[in-house]
Amino acid sequence: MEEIVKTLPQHTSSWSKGRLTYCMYEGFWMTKRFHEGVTNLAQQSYKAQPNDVFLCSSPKTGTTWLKALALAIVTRNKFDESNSPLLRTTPHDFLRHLEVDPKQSEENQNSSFPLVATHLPYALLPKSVVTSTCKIVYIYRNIKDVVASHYHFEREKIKLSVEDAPFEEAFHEFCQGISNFGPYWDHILGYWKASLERPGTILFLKYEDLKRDPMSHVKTLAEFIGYPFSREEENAGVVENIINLCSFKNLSNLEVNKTGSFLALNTVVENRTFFRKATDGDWENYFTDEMKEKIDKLIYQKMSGTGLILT
Ligand code: PAP
Repeated sequence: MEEIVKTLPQHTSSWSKGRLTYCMYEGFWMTKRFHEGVTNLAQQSYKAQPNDVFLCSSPKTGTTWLKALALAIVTRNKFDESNSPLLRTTPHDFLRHLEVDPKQSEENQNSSFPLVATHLPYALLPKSVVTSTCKIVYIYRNIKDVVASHYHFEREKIKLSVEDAPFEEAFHEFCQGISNFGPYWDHILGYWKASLERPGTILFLKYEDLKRDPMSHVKTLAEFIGYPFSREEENAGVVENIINLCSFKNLSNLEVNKTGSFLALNTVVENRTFFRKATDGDWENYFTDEMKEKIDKLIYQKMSGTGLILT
């Protein structure tokens, strides 16, 4: 593995004091840790089943929230807000990423929650996923908040303070396409183009829309993945209960998410790092006017004509 990594284009973040290195694999940047998982996976022949539901995302776009919602939806006949596994296990531990733990994803296929989560770009999904009829849900988010969220997440992982990790450098790096599973716009466009080619198999959800109107989007999500709410359930407040269970306020205040951790790709990951602020527009606390102008221009170039809005 070390030998393969050496042959790939590499980039060490200038703001990271040498602690964060990415390598490029098949057109996408990823941290070395993820690269190992991705290539391990490429060697395995993951067999997608028609009733698998893939939860796909670029990092920091709402993955934790989507995992929690999908889990609560598909397991609602077994668990409710009083006994949900989400009260004891962080969504990322309960539902590991395919590239992090392919074995768990395969086990889930035969369980009552055939959910698979991944940060893989569309072009790197196992072939069987792309050729099967399984459903894909893709969550995405305003690029400026993703830049801020990505910076804080990576900074915390390498244990640098804001003072020691200049945001401006992290911003310019992100605009060059260098972020985990970046370029962010290419990640989105891969799924977007596939959704146009394969209508009905890929649902696009925008983080901000989910926040603005969780009721209608959670119903759409449930319907799309094949677990629609009945009229009785709606009248009994089941949708509201799921929204409340999975809300940032609820999940981030659970003991497991405040103090717990789990092991992924031989690294201890603290659950609290997935729950920061969850506010829209936090980027305004970090961007200068020049940064805003630069990213608006960049996104206009990358997205124009696609029908997607990332600002
Ligand atoms: P990941 O890709 O590392 O799994 P992901 O869950 O996609 O991260 O994104 C984390 C963001 O979602 C954080 O945003 P912030 O940095 O701007 O605060 C996190 O706070 C937010 N988040 C986590 N859980 C929820 C939730 N239940 N509802 C809304 N936002 C959430």
